[in-house]
Amino acid sequence: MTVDHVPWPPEVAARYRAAGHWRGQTFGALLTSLAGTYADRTAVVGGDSRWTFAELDERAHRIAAGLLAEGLLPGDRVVLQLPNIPEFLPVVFGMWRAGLLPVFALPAHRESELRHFASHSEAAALVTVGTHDRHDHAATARAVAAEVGSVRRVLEVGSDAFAELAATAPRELPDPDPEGVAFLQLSGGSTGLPKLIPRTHDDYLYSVRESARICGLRPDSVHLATLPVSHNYPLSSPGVLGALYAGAATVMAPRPDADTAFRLIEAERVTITGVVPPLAAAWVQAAARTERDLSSLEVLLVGGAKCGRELAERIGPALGCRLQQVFGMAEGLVCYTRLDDPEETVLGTQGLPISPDDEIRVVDPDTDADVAPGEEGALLTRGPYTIRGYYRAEEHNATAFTEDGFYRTGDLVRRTPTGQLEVVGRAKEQINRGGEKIAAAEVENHLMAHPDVLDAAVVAVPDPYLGERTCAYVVPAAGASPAGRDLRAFVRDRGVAAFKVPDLVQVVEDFPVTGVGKTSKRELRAALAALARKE
Ligand code: J2J
Repeated sequence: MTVDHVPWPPEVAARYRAAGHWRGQTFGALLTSLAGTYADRTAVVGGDSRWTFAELDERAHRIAAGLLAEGLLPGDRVVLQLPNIPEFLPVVFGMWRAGLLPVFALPAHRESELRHFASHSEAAALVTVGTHDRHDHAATARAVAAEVGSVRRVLEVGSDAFAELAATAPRELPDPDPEGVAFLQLSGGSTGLPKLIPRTHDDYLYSVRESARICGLRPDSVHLATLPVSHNYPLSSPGVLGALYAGAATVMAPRPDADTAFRLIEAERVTITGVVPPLAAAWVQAAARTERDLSSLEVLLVGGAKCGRELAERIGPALGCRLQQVFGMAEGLVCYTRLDDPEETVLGTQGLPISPDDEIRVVDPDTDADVAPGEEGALLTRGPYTIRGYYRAEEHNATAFTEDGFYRTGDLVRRTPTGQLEVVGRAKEQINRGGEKIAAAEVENHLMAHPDVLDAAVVAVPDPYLGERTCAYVVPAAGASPAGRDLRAFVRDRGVAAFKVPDLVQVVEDFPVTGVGKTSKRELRAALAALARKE
């Protein structure tokens, strides 16, 4: 049996409804109501487009009708791979109105990831663009469609055919179940291929509403979508959806570099945006020599990876705005420092959970026993917007969640006496490359597909700019002597996101771990990571 969605226990769900967290509203219904309230205000800006809430609503209605006219059916999964373009919003809301479930691929994903998303979700369609950032996404999507039997359509936003679809006459459609799955997000992953995360209208909207409030969004805020918007962070923390919810405009940044972002901040009087730590560091440096007027910027969110103390201290003075730390995950839990927190909290912690009903446990990773207050331990969480299970992953769910439904985040944290979390490390087999997550096992599997490779172990090595980079230790097959360069090219050519290609490859006769005997991959990775840190 495959389980699509592990529901919250009925009595817990009833509690979340009674508390007003879950309000029975779908994203489609939300947009209808926003279009009523903010009709002529700007909702989204990008390229040559500048659409009001009413225009966005109208486009989403037409696209919903058009997608159904293409033969897609409510409940169908659709792998969506769009960059930061304004069309992202009407397409996603169109899917929500039609009851279709977007699977949010990143622009960086390539054939191997897209094939996995499409086949695992049995997607009926892929929606993408043509050539973007020198990659022909439509060609990749067509190649995936040819391999995955369930895919009936490839739709290319920006093509004439899509323009025709988007001109379909709108029609009344039944509102989907607000407690049903609205879309599938991607996990950072720690085992093999990324897991799919089923999020409901009710649970996600709760996190979006509260994020908008906690980040101080107002109708006259201007939000810059700096990071790729299909990622959970720029989508919802507070992201494009938080901005929309507040009646604020979102400006789509085609690229996250300081030149592009500063130009848009000046031109659109941007008040808030979110970045990852390496980007914050680059912006801090660039701010010292920019002639752009950044004075509109009020809040810079930094998260996705740990924001070190030195960087945290430099952000406010360099960019003339407030820092807000955010620690979140596509599975649910999101923590923010609050805008009125004392300086020390903002600089030194990753903040408080969104909800009073977010349950937090800090435990001994081996025994699951609670550690003493203030001690370091593994973070477990459950709550009104944290999933109870991955999509069709029964076996993995048995270990990724406790029996009583806590999600094992794989993060090592400490809790301050006032409840803030401080992320101090990680217990999962994942590399956090400047906010981009890489599952060690996924890259190892690619390496081991090479005939000259007997075994591989991928670990994080410290990096001054990205925080971490990947190092692949490779044991060659008998008589073979593969070159690191060739192995990197091999992984890239298998069609994976560029950020997963190992930064360093060390070809070794045997794993340089002595005295450990026959080790598990987990122990081996730990030993190699320790070795890499010393080198
Ligand atoms: C240390 N580690 C962090 C932080 C995330 C908001 C913000 C980020 C994400 C995200 C998100 C961290 N300090 N400030 O979805 O809504 C690491 C942790 C965490 C993992 C989740 C959001 N912020 N992390 O990054 O699903 O290890 O979500 O478990 O990509 O990123 O990764 P992801």
